Amino acid sequence: MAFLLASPKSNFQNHQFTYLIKTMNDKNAPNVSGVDRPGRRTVSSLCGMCAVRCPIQVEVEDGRVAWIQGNPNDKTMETSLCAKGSAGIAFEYDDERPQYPLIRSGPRGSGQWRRAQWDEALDYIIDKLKKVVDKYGGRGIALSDRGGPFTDLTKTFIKSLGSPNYFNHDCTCGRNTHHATKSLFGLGRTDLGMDIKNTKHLVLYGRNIIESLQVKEAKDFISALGKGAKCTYIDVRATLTASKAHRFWMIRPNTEYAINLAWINVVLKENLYDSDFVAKWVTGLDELKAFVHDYTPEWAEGVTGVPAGELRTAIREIAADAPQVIFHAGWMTARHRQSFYTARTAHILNALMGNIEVTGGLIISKKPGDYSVKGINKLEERVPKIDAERVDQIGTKFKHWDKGPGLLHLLFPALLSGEPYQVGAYFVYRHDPLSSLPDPDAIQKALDKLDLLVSIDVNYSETAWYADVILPESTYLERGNIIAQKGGAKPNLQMRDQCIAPRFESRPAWWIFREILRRFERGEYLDFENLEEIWRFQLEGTGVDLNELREKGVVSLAEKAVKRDRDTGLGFKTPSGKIEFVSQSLTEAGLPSFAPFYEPPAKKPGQFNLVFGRVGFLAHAQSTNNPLLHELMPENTLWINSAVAQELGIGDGDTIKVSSDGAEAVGRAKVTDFIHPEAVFMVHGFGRTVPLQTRAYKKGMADQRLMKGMLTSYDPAGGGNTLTETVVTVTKDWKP
Ligand SMILES: Nc1nc2c(c(=O)[nH]1)N[C@H]1C(S)=C(S)[C@@H](COP(=O)(O)OP(=O)(O)OC[C@H]3O[C@@H](n4cnc5c(=O)[nH]c(N)nc54)[C@H](O)[C@@H]3O)O[C@H]1N2
Ligand SMILES: Nc1nc2c(c(=O)[nH]1)N[C@H]1C(S)=C(S)[C@@H](COP(=O)(O)OP(=O)(O)OC[C@H]3O[C@@H](n4cnc5c(=O)[nH]c(N)nc54)[C@H](O)[C@@H]3O)O[C@H]1N2
Ligand code: SF4
Ligand SMILES: [Mo]
Repeated sequence: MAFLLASPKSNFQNHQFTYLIKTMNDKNAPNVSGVDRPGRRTVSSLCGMCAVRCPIQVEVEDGRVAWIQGNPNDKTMETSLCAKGSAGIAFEYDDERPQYPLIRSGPRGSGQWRRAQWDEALDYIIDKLKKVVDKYGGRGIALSDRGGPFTDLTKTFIKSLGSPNYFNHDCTCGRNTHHATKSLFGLGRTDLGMDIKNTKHLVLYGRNIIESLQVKEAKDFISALGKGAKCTYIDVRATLTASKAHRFWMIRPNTEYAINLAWINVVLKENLYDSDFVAKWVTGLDELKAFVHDYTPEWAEGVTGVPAGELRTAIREIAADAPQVIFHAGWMTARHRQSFYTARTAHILNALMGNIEVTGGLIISKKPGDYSVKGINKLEERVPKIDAERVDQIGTKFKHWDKGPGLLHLLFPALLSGEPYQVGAYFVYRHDPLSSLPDPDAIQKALDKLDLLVSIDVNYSETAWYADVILPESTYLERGNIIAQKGGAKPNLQMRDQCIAPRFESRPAWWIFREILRRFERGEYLDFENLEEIWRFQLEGTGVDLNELREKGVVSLAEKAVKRDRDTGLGFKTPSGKIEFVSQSLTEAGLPSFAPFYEPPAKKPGQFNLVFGRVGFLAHAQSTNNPLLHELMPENTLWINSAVAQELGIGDGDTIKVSSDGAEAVGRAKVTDFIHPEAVFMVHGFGRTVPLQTRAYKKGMADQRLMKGMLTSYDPAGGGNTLTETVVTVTKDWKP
């Protein structure tokens, strides 16, 4: 059966959303035992509506999901859930998602597909994969996913195929902060947790903590404010978080690094730092002093627009509350060529004030070993080590970056040039690079070099639509995952358990990867008959009971949280064992430990930095087609400063055209005082191009399409893409 998707309305009325749809259980689906039994039951699991994966409890009635709430076995979570999590039921009972494997029957991206049985789709993949490996070897395969606690499976899969090329999404997310944290502490971004609940002052640089949220963190933040904590919030626009902060600065785009430099200058000049802590744990203080000497608050005022007096008052006030203070080094911070040094200086401020391993400050994440208990067994360790060079050359050419998930944006130039070698097959799992990396046109040109592109998704993502094969994964409510182990003050194990049988012919990831490996004659690395066998392998020797974990959903590996000794045992993983203001690894890579401020180039009138972000009820590009969430925000708008809009003749609600280097988007203006005159803003995730997503199809503007040329533009020290350096022109789109 071949079909061409021309008009979404005429061809796909049968894809209308309805709760009354009859479930079509697939008899061959590998279900967790007991999942089909009738009656009412409660399943402890993990939400899948965004990548935070909060603990949830799901009420199932006669095989249907009746209710979802937070899992009260997790004390902070209680029964809370965000709007996206609650819309999980709408997602589950929506038919506008892939229901069976699809094999492309026309040119890439044409929307011509034929329905396939699983056997046929897997055999098709194996046939292509064998040809790729014959031509380029095992290293000619790549995989990218969405990171997180289940990646032991994807890493096992790609390694079993003989490839070092595991990637995740992080080049457009937390990589700059991650690398900055490594350069100072030798620890990764998430190895330094934040005790937000007990903090006295939280400094946020565009970290929109109650809209770009994790339920537990948002609750901790609100609870801290309730106890009198203060918040300084720095952004180019007023977000909901700005409305909760007691101090808000609307700064010029891409300049917050200047604030940190000025603050460090004041802290050092006025001795506002913890000299005992610094003497014990820090190297490079003198070099830092010399470097920040001229970066005064008066200088920073000229760059950021924040008055020097306010900068001084703020840092004195913050220092008075130290060490119960957190400078949030960012998840993303902004995304420009100085993001790495912004994150680095935020952490330098944390180190100067001694906010490390203290209540209300940063807490070093503990591993099971810190509590003398055994963590879960890793599947990946069953696979022999791969010695081949990564295609992004991290670990060889780029030694200062973490090999782990590499930098995905470097894959695309390598596809085009064949340097350092050719990759011919690319698996994209729970990831949508054509939405989440800049300049999809440039990415598509690179993807055209592939012999095989496979997308494993629960939605028709932009990337799935461009793939050769779409393999539908069962939704997070229809499948179990491998057990997740999470670090933190107390490490714990978390269970995503299957709640209901799959409604369509989808399969869980562990099954998909195992089947490909079996057919590729590498089955020995994932030779489990069912998911329960994997769980038992993971838990062996940990002393954790599988039934207890399934019942509770979350089991802590430690009784009581302990802190490391701040005098003797902080255990930083740098070469010196200290917090390296002057970093040995950066020096070896030829990068400065302290980088001079780079003044963002001036823009012409009518030009703006395009910045982007989230709203609390949407997750990236994956929920704009959700039947309920779509109602809350059918399309995005372009935030533009009132005074500037007036000069351009643009009124609130007017149709505008946003253009950048040949790319254009048409939408509506939101004229507001709450954004800096040099920036315009839009919520990410709109402007979808897949006709099968009838609600989101062609609604609103896609920020990533306007980011022309940004695929190859990245922070040279941190590696992350410089998305907020995109400059766009805005004009009123006159309609006669
Ligand atoms: N222009 C621009 N670019 C951005 C951002 C931005 O705001 N603007 N944000 C950046 C950030 S911070 C991030 S983290 C990335 C996120 O980038 P992505 O990870 O690509 O984004 P998501 O939309 O979260 O999810 C990707 C895909 O996973 C699929 N998916 C969801 N759940 C499941 C599941 O259970 N199984 C499977 N197999 N698939 C599933 C979704 O349907 C979606 O197609 O984007 C980054 N890039
Ligand atoms: N509801 C919801 N919550 C989420 C997600 C989601 O998709 N939806 N995704 C999760 C993920 S993957 C991530 S990474 C986090 C991201 O969490 P945040 O980092 O808080 O992410 P954003 O919403 O992208 O917020 C970016 C903010 O930075 C501001 N900004 C832009 N340019 C500049 C600048 O130059 N300087 C400063 N100081 N600010 C600037 C923007 O105006 C915007 O308000 O959110 C997580 N939580
Ligand atoms: S933040 Fe919301 S959508 Fe994301 S995992 Fe938690 S409850 Fe689900
Ligand atoms: Mo992210």
